[in-house]
Amino acid sequence: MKIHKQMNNLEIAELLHDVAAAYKIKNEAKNRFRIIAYERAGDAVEHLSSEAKDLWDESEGELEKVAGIGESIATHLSEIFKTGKSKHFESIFKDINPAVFEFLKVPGIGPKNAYKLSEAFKIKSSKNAINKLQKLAKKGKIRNLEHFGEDSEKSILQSIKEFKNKSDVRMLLSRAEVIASEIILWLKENKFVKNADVLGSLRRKASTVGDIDIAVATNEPEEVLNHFTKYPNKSRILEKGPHTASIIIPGNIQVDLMVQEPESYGSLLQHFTGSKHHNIALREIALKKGLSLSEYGIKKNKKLVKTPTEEKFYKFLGMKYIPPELREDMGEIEAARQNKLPRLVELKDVKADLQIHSNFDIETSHDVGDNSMEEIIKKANELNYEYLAFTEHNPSQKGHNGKQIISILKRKKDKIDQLNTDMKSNKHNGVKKVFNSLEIDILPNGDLPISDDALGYLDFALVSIHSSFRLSKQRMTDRVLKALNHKTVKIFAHPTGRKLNEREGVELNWPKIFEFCLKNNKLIEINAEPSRLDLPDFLVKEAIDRGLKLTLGTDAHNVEGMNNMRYGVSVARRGWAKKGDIVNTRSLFEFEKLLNK
Ligand code: DGT
Ligand code: CA
Ligand code: CA
Ligand code: ZN
Repeated sequence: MKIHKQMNNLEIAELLHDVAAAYKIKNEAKNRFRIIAYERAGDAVEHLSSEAKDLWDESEGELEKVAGIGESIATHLSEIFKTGKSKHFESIFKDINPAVFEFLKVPGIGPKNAYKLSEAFKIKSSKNAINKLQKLAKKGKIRNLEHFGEDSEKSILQSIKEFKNKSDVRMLLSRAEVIASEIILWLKENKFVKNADVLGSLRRKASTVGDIDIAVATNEPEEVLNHFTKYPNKSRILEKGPHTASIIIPGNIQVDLMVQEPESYGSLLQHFTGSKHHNIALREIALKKGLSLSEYGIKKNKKLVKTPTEEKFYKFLGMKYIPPELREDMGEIEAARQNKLPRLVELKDVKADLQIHSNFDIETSHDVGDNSMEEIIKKANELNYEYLAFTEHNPSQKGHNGKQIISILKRKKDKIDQLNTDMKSNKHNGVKKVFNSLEIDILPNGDLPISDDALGYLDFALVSIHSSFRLSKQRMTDRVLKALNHKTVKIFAHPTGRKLNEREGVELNWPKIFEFCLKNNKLIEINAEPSRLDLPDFLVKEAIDRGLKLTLGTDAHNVEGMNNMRYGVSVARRGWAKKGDIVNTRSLFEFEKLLNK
């Protein structure tokens, strides 16, 4: 465990749990109350809604006010934030090998066993510790240790295997889609495959995907499973049974295949699309009706009712078909029973892309796009758009005074006016208008790097956070509201600033942001870039429930990037968005009316 000044909540929580474990190893009976205190504090920090460090920045006393953190733990944390060190914790960890804390990450290995294993095998460093332990277990070395037997060796091996599967980073939805579609193409080469579809989180279009699940309808399961395990791009076969098989493909990605006869295909799709919580809730309803559910069908009075389609499956349970994106147990089942499911927005409803970066030289300090405005308009025509917005990053503040910035923006406005004039005379164009916009940094204090005069050259502006991601919730909220307050600023772009697998989003008081936007006709973006997908789906739902309108933008830096709109649409659908909730499904005329409100 590395102790340092900028520890985030997850790191602190882990540290506090490690301290509790160290006390257990040393003398569990004597340290009983300390152990409880550290475990409680660890849980408390893990679930804090602001960073502990930010609280402490505001005032040293804030930490102690958190329920679960007592005075003495607050003092130790305070020392860490001040000096990057903790004498007290260091002395507790002194005679315990770092490998012990690595073992503790595996669920099922407790502190005392972790300690014994590290001592017995002389595994000291945390580096590779789990791999080393796994090898020893495979060689049957653990069963010979005192207090361990064959059973515990087996269960340790199983735990390590599960831990490794879970801790692998999850794939981006876009990557999983590419992999799955290649496998489905391969499956369809087999003549016994009647249907093949994705399942699981991939079918629900979750922003990240753990493993890939695929369903096949066939009357020849064995033929199909054999064909699947011969997939040319596999690393190895994990397992193969009568109805399922799993393979591993490069990148340590697991692909599960489930097959079923066509008469029961609806049940198979439904069962393995999940989510788990959706299925649990369905099962309860079924139980009340005296029915039981499985991937084979619905059991009624010991008779199996087969459902070839999901529509029939849901109908049998007395409800409307539920789109996979909604199957997260967020109220969709009740809505389906009352026939109140929303009609979700679709890709074909989208009439514009509202975040695109062209290669127009705006002298920004951020990244510039690869394609010209003309190339982008051509692509937008192919996508059947009616309008779009050019949203290059603002000119850099460094090296430009206010006058120079204005002259850059004037140059861009002239260019766009010219494009709009040309477009009027081109009847073949689907795109009728391009908007002159910018993606403007929100500076740490909420100011914008360009003046209100400069903003005057734009049709409307996006604002977004590109630096100082770790302010407290309050300061971050004030910062964003200040930026949104300019008349020309219409859209809050990639609002959380998250980068999937890389960076958590910022802390914001969402109800306050949403209320402000609602009152002041501001819009919030769903950024369709696959590593962002930001606003996240659950916040989309909250925003929509309050009546807020959203925009979709790909944040494309080249014409290929404009194809990512469908991922944004998936997020919108997972957030229960209807066509009317997304402003760029409106015609140009309606969109301009809304801008001028
Ligand atoms: P993932 O892979 O972590 O992104 O998430 P999912 O939702 O794809 O989960 P996965 O692959 O474990 O299972 C696929 C779906 O199958 C899951 O959403 C619920 C459903 N399911 C039905 N029976 C079971 C079961 O016995 N175990 C699990 N894990 N899932 C089941
Ligand atoms: Ca899965
Ligand atoms: Ca799976
Ligand atoms: Zn940006």
